[in-house]
Amino acid sequence: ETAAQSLDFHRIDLRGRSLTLAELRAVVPRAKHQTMADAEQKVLDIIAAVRSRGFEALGEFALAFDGVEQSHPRVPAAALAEALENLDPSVRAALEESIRRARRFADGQRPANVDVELGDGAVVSQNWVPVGRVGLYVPGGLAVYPSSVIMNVVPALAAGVASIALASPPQKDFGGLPHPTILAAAALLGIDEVYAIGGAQAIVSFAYGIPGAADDQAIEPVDVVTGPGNIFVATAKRLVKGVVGIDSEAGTTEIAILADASARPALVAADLISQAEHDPKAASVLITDSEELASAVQRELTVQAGTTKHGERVTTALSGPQSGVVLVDDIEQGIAVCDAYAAEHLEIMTADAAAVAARIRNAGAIFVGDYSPVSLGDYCAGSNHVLPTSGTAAFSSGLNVTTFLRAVQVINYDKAALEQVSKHIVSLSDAEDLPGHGDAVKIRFAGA
Ligand code: HSO
Ligand code: ZN
Repeated sequence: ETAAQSLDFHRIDLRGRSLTLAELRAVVPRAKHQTMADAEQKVLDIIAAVRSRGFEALGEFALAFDGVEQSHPRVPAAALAEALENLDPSVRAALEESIRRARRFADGQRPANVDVELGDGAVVSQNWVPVGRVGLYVPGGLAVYPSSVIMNVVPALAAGVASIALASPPQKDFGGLPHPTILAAAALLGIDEVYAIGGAQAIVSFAYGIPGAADDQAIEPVDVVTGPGNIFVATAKRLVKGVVGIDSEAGTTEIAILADASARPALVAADLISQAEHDPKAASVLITDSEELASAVQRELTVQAGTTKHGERVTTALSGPQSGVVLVDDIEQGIAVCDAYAAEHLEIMTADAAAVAARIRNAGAIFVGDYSPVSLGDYCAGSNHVLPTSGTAAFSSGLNVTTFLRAVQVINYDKAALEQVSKHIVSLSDAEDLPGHGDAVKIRFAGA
């Protein structure tokens, strides 16, 4: 691939304009929301087929979608061991370092339980409890990301999830098994329950489970499904939500960079390109108060897009309406634009970058200064690369240990402690016309 088209990194000039949050949200570059309507009927059919005909339906989908004959999707233990044996040593070393750092960060995230004594003998606690079982989907096809196996599995393990299963599409080129690098990453993490199941049908199999002739042939239903995927995977996750928990929707990747005149244009351009490389629909946005920087980055983008391997894809992404440069009066206004955009990844390349970063409220993850590029976070920072996209960072978080935990509240009052509040319970139960609630308290003290 080379950059065939000319690169049109469009400009949005907000200088001298004072805009409300709602107005800012409307003017920042943004891809149109993908509509799920078309995918929905197809996924409903997949749900019906998998629920009624189980493995037989999975076999048909493997043949139709992946061109693979399959009697049972479970990946044999020997195939996992073999994939790990054949893994390139430098890739293995990199995955191991990535796992080490992700583990240390995830272990540090575990929230503390709390016990609060609200009076003598009146104790309320909150205990963080892991979900029992997690199903993780890893896409196949063009984008085979063993790093994403790490990002999903490590926080689940750190949360204490006892049972983790993984699914990835069967690949014709690999004997109907998932991509060997995916299998190797699973093996490195000690995951032995792996299925060759693609797309929506993998999500559905995890959500409802599939009965089997023997225990080791069944797929047990999970409590939480995580993992990225195409529109069918995203639709399937939406449709099974409620039956199971899902992680936040990870759409097409985005990078925003807030930079001032002190930023180095070559670095800014390289980082914008690094995420544009994922997808022709990826979003790369520069927010700056420096016209000179904007022009220098534009020149760098053209140069670098001309030589980078996926130049065509990159050029398409950078030229799309979802990408471009936003010119602002000052860093103050820049911060407001960043908060309105709520980027999946936000890099701060300004003077005193840490202080600017501390003022950002909406971003999936914030990368501070010249030596914390998004690529670091994608592979080896220790942070997670499964992050909220399309502005959903305003209300949701990237994958982390709490994705796999529930906060269970425990109420433990003794007799005197209950008696102390009993009249309030009775008053409220009367006020809500639910006297049975009050009676349930009164009966404990009747005649005592
Ligand atoms: N930047 C992607 C994750 C990724 N990058 C995987 C490389 N491999 C979404 O955060
Ligand atoms: Zn990436």
